[in-house]
Amino acid sequence: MKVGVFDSGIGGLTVVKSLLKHQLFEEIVYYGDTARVPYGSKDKNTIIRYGIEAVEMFKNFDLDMIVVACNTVSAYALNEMNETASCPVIGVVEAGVLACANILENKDANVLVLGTKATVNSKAYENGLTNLSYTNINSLATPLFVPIVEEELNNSTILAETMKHYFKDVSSPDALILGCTHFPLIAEELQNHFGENTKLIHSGDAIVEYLNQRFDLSKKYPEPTLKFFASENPEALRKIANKWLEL
Ligand code: DGN
Repeated sequence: MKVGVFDSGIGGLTVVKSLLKHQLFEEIVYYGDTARVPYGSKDKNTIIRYGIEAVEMFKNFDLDMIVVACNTVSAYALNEMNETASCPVIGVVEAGVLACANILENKDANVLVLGTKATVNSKAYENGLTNLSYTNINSLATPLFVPIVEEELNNSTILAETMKHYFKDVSSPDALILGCTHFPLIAEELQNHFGENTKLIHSGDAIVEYLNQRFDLSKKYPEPTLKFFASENPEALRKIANKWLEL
């Protein structure tokens, strides 16, 4: 099977990492809209337009499915992308909601969703969990974590101060949804902050679980073909891909 993975920029590589780890696909075509990132501060219609344009770009490849790694796009543009595409378009939000429900038996469990402003404003995670009868969901936009990850400032006072700033009034949740592509890269720091009782939901792991339940992905591909495209500076994206994915 061949998959296209779409993200607003480089962050979706965290989802590619999970797909590679589980050897699900024969070919992975990654497209990052690096010229127009960030999407998290854009409005709904713009995000939908960019999503549809990504589907058009993927039409050059004979794909079996498109995975939208970007939470912001998954929150707003999935229906429109599915209407345009000739293969299924699957987003990380539904997968994350189901992964969260899988680990939380108690419907009153405290869930915290972190994401971009657009993702939080969409209430996509909240609505998904409310539909499954969860009652105690809070969301927090934490966009500053994105440039911190991109600048590789994981082990810095900047990250520590930013966490203090965002989380000053936040108590440890039972589950923390990493509702942005970049946040798995600071998972350790978030886990340390909230403590070991908080369970972290990672979009990459969630989408692997979701795809395995819906498609026959039993055949394994230890050496898939990888193709990386970007709307700006594809060389920089390939360099980061080599580093993050240890290629
Ligand atoms: N990829 C975006 C997301 O997961 O929401 C984060 C980067 C951005 O566009 N702001």
